[in-house]
Amino acid sequence: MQRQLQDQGGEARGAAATRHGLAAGDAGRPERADWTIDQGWERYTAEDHGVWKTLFERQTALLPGRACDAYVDGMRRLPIGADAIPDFRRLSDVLMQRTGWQVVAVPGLVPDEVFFDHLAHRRFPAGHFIRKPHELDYLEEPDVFHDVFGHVPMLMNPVIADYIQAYGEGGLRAQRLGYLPNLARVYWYTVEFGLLRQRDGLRLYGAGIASSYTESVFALDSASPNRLRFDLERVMRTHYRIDDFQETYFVLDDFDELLELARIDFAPLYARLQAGPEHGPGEVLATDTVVTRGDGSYHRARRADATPRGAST
Ligand code: HBI
Ligand code: FE
Repeated sequence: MQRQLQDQGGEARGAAATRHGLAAGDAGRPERADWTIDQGWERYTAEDHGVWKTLFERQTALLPGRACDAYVDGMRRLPIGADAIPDFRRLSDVLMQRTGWQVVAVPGLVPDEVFFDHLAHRRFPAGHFIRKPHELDYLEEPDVFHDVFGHVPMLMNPVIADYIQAYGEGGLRAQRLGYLPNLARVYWYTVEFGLLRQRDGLRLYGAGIASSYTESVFALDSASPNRLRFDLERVMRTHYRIDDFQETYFVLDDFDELLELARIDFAPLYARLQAGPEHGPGEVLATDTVVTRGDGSYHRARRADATPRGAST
């Protein structure tokens, strides 16, 4: 799901990133039909562990007061630390005890139906590779830092654990019915980029935010993005940005709101979606409950940057 190209510039812009998994074509396809591979923990180099440590330390310094309690609590109970890339077997032992989930290694992005089937069976597919030192803020495909640091702590929460399984089951159905893009938006705006209103203030729980140095500040502190109350159908109608910070974040009051996804009858919902409008990533509707209305300054500046300045060269 994670296909961000953040902070691209400098070295990262020119350097061709190594492709993994689905993006690598036939070379990325493993032998097993479920696309799992061995993590190969022994094969990580000192440089790999060093990248993990750099990322781990700078994110860990940022997250107090930003990550929600469930994330902090999940992280505290897991064998995840600064010094080494975590071993998926040890993560799975702890997760299995608590919520019945496992972490399985995959080479990178896997086909949608393979991804959903894993989630439906409470297996979280995690990229086994780690980004290179010159790509610290450059993430085209989910690597072990995004997947383990971002996603795995939330899988320790029983409600999130059930929700992500329900998403996997819903994904298989949505694919059959032709509504996968609508359902994928729900995953994007919750599991990847969700915010939670805690008693003591707005907090992040989305893995795309939790694992991003720049977006974990932008999502909570910037005046630019909209922060709107989460509504399932509204989110299903809303496009998202894959190449930059989100223009809008959706805010939950309680994780229990997500369980709606497990209860809904998809057929009538999808029929309604077909009839109604679609919304751009930055739109605020009269029917929205606004937590904060963004001033849009960040994306306006980016668009101005991208405007051609004439053929004077
Ligand atoms: N594969 N490894 C991996 N991780 C993802 O988040 C992922 C994927 N394949 C498909 C996918 N996400 C999404 O496009 C679906 O949620 C729609
Ligand atoms: Fe992700």
